[in-house]
Amino acid sequence: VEASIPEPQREAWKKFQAHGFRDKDEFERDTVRHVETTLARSMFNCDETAAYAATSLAFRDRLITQWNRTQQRQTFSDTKRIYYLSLEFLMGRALDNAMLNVGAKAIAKDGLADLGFRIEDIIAQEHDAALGNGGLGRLAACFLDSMASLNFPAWGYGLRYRYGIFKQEIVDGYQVEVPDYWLDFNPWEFPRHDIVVDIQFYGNVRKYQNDQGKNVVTWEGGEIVKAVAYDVPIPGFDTPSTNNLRLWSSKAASGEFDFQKFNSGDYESSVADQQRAETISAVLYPNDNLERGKELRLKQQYFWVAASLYDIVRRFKKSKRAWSEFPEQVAIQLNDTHPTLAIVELQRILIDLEGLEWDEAWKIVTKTFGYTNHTVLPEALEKWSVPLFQNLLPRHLQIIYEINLFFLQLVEKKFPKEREILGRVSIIEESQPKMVRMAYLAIVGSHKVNGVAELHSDLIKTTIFKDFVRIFGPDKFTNVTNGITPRRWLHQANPRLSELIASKTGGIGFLKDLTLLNELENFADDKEFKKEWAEIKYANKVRLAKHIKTTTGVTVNPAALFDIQVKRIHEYKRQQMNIFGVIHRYLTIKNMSAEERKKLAPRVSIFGGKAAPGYWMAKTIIHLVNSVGSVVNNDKDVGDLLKVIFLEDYNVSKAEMIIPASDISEHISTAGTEASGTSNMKFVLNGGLIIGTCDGANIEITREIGESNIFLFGNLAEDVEDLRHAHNYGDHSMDPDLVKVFEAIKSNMFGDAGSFGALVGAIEDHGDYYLVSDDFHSYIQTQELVDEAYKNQDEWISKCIQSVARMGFFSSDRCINEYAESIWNIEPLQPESKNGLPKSE
Ligand code: GL9
Repeated sequence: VEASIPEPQREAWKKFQAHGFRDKDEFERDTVRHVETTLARSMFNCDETAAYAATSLAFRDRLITQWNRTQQRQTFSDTKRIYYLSLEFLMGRALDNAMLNVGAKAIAKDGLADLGFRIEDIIAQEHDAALGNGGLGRLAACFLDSMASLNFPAWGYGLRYRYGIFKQEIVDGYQVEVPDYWLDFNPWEFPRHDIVVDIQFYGNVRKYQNDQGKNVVTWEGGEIVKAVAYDVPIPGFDTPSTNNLRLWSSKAASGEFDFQKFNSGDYESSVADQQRAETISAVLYPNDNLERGKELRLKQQYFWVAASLYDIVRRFKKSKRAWSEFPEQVAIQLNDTHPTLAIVELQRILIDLEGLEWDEAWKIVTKTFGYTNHTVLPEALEKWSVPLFQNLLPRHLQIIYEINLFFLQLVEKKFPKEREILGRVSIIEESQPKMVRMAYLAIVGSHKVNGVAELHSDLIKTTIFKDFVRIFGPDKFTNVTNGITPRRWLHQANPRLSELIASKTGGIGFLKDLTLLNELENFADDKEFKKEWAEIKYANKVRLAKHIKTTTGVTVNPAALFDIQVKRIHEYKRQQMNIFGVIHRYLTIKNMSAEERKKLAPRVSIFGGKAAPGYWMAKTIIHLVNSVGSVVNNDKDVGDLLKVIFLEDYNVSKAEMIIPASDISEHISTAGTEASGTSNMKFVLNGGLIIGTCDGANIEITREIGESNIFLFGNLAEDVEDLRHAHNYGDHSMDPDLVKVFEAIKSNMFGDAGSFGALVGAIEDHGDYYLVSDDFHSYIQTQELVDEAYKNQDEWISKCIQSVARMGFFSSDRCINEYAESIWNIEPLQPESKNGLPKSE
């Protein structure tokens, strides 16, 4: 407050406060000024990189002004805030998004043209911010966009990794990982060197009575690492509200280096200390749906959680309210169990540092937190070894034991006759060594637990968290089906389709209320509209075909059916079933007469996605796809009838190009394994149909768009357990078509069969855990239905239009409104005006 400018001087400030671009002159002036001053270049050495930098800085200036105003308004109005804690934010590129969200892309396009650049080339200069693995991280990014667009006072908290998810290169058909150093030049972050938090690790706990005879606990010694804040502005769409994503970077506490060590000649070890500290935020763990229990990962989690809570608590304390009001001011959402330590840390702050009684503190804690579960796969559920915990966070382990004690007492009281339940639900698993079960801790410490699609939310209630539903009652458990932001995934990725939709739905309002897409139902049979629709799809396919040509050298026919499966490579997602299906198709074509071949719909099978570096089976799948591709794509017999493509380095910006080009996309996980999936929503929203299992959000997509607009196949989740059981007891008769596929592989048709032995063996000999053989027949049959349906282009396009018309439910805006109402209990904070912003496009 003391830093506030006195009233008489504020006029001078207001005169020069920045606003949105009034016109292209203003944009050009700012951009040229950044080239000439910030970048110290001129028109004689301004390449595309420099033009990107200057354009971004010009937009950044606008965002940060709006950011400041939004923050001031939130502070003055003193309303509740949401804090979204996520170890991953898969943001992708920021410039295009910023241009569209502040409604100045047309101005920038004209302005850049005046300055001698094409806007597409400038946008393409940006390096993706890839601080995430897949769906979970991208969901967090979509949520940030929605929270800002809906004017919710919300902060994201994460880690500022120096290396995001690795870059994938394909060398001789194998995945090779290359580090993703993305911070060379990042105009979208603001270092806050004044916001630094000391984070403690290791050390000892001391309990004693103070002078007043009160029991106190202190955590002493160990080591200190500094957390430095970096802020990323998050602009809302068509609103001046600009929220904040705060990312923490680790730094040695002793500053540059330890002077004592330096002076005593121990220069190397002083530098080593510094590097050790910086290691904490150095790299994103590249696993998807897998936890490996490494100490550095736990360090990352505590570092990030402790810094974020310090920040949140400090902000609350400025309001001078009573602690009991904390949950009325603060809602913290835990994106998976990764930030579960926040529950323990808040309890520690309240009892050890603020002197509250246990019960009073615990009431505040549990009212504050909500926990989102994103998977039922057992290998993904986080567990930390007690000895490791004891060493790194001794005080937190004590608090966890205490939480567990009170919790188990409650359970015992409720179910006095059931001794076994205590061991089952205990936060501490009595294994060798003992383990802390993070999901159980998250449930016990939160007031709401949600899954991310209906089936998934039902499954967590009936399987992994069954006991907890009995203990806490069913109301603690709820569903919030995932969503996607239509701004990035339609307006930005598919501008022509967005424009066409706007022309029929009364403008761009549908981007803020996606249910307005409903209007399109009236055009599902409109000849002229369908023609334009088909032209746009074709143009998007031409664009992808060009990308395929330049990156793989393979020529594909844009008129062929584009069949796409892009997502992390994982056995449960069953890319192996897809490629076996492709082999089946190849064998079928080879056996056909020329007459029969003529009747076939040409198809391009496109794969993309990263395998975790240590996931050998996933890497084998990539290798098989590439090996099949090199045989099929060079087979003169086959020609355009079948092409097999693996797209290197799938990421957010590539998704923006790939998704609008699909005719059919594959979401074919073993039923019950994919919690939601979100790319299924993106593909349908962009006018592609999907082939999928009854899993995750596919089920709700079917309900919305209608059964006749989706190609569903395969066993149901409720039958999976029995099928697996049958396999393990010898009843595993292999599907005959799949047997033929395996024979082809074993005949070395796609290179040395030995390299694919494990993949085939997992199905033939090791129980076929993901039920590939059980679903193969219905998969192949359904693909034949796809072939048939695609031949009738007229009907196909009608299906696509009708589907898009019914996708309104899957906006992440709907999703955020549900969280706000049923979990966060928070209202939006309307901005004062669209101050200085031009009307959006
Ligand atoms: C995931 C699920 O596997 C997806 O089905 C779901 O759509 C997303 C978002 O809720 O969450 N859970 C999970 O661990 N990942 C998911 O994508 N994996 C990562 O991205 C790390």
